[in-house]
Amino acid sequence: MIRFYFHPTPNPAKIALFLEEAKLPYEVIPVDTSRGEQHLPAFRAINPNGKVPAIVDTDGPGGKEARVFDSTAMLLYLAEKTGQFLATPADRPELLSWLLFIASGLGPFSGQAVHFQFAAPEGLAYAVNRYRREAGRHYQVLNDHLSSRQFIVGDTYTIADISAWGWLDRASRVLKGADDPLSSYPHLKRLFLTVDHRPAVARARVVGADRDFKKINDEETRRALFPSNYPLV
Ligand SMILES: N[C@@H](CCC(=O)N[C@@H](CS)C(=O)NCC(=O)O)C(=O)O
Repeated sequence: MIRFYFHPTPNPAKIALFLEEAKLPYEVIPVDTSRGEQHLPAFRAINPNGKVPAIVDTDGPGGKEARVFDSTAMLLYLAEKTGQFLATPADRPELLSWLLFIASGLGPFSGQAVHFQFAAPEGLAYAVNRYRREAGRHYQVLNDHLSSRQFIVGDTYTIADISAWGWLDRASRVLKGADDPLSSYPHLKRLFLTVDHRPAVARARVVGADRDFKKINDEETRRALFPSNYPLV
């Protein structure tokens, strides 16, 4: 059994999609980051970085319980555990390269673009421009790579595609104001739609929908999500 520490945000969405694709049994454990539950000691014992997603696999290596935090580590762990959505050994260098490109580039720049357009004080044009443009540049790199291929790595759907889907699904927030945010990146848009039409995506989208996650963005939420904006306690 996998315990899946979840909040309805892009990085946990990748893991929801993997779990649904692989049909692994799992239990959703809500972590309401808007209420600050990511900072509770019990959760920090699972992810010392205080962010979702995280998993605890009660049947980890050697039959022992294992925690895994950080969505890319979790995708690799689960793909290796199940032997699913993992590229061939020959494609391993490509898989690692693109997974880390998404983990360290496309994802964080997208996240910062969303932050500066939706959460930061208005008027920070330099930051908005930098993060929108960097997110767009990463889109372009992936778009060019996909111009002659169906999936990111090898000939089949892998965890690299699952990882990209999590953030591409938020393109309308990353490129706020664009009617069709991926229209300038046709190969990337094709990949996104290919993944998005998979039956497992519909199931992944309702993970946690029955839980009462806080939706109000008040002072408690801002302190929980952006503690670096406040004095050290
Ligand atoms: N590198 C981490 C990033 C995780 C992350 O930023 N998670 C966000 C949700 S998508 C989060 O927990 N935000 C709440 C917070 O930062 O307090 C991963 O890929 O799992």
